[in-house]
Amino acid sequence: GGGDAAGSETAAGGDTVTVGFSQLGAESGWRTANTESVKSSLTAANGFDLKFVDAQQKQENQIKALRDFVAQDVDVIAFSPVIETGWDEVLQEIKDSGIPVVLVDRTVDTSVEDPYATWIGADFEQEGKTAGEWVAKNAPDAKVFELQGTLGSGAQVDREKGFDGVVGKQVVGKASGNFTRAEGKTAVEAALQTYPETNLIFTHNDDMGLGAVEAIEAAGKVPGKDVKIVSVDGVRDGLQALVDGKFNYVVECNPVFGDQLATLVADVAAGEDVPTETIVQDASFDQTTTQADVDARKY
Ligand code: GYE
Repeated sequence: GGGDAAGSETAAGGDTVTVGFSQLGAESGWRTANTESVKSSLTAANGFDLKFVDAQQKQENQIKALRDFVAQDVDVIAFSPVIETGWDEVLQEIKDSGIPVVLVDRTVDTSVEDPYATWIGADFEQEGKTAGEWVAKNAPDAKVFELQGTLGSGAQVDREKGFDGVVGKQVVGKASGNFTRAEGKTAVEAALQTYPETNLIFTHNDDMGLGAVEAIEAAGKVPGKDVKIVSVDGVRDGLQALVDGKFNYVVECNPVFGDQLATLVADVAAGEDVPTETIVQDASFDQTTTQADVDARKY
């Protein structure tokens, strides 16, 4: 353990790198695509022995998985933290074990010094800012309800900061839908009662936006017209909603970075220098998106 990468030989002749990966859950299309990408890159053929554990959006499950990885003396621990805080104790334990950490996707807020070797993920604050700039330009008088992701998660905190920094004064109400379609629907059902003036929803991911579509239609309104929807992620269902005129704008968050992660994990295991952070590149989509774009989408 501790990054010495001692293990069996791979087909390619190198040492197998044992990596414990704690995924936070399977709450969204983004997460499913991310998990598939990670699993298809950290393969035995590529020199990895991947121990993958899904925490079902529960921090205590993640902490347990991380402790198990320490007990198993894996070569590298990778994890995507469900929320930012509450990791001090377990991160210190991992640090004391000497096993290097690769932080994936979401961020941590910890008092532990140098808690990880490297982080790979998207610029969530920029995503929120890009969404806010679309609203400022295309719907400057809109009354906005903000459908937040899991409260306290890096993706929620930073998307909100970026968006509110541009059009915060247009936000009439906020509630969390925990990044799932079902909870997004429930939150918007309530919001349409509490904030009937709402005519634009900024949702922190596509799945909650698709739940919002159901709630808006059930209330007898037209999504994309009576209530515009601005979203983040760009999964196929989200882009389909753009083509169907139900979403108005989608800021991409790219989940397909398994190959980049594999390279980082191998380099960290080999004790090589790695960049402190790798920012995954994002695009954005409006209603000029075509059915062909949707059909070509891989996730
Ligand atoms: O946007 C959302 C998922 O952390 C970037 O988590 C990720 C977010 C993503 O549930 O769909």
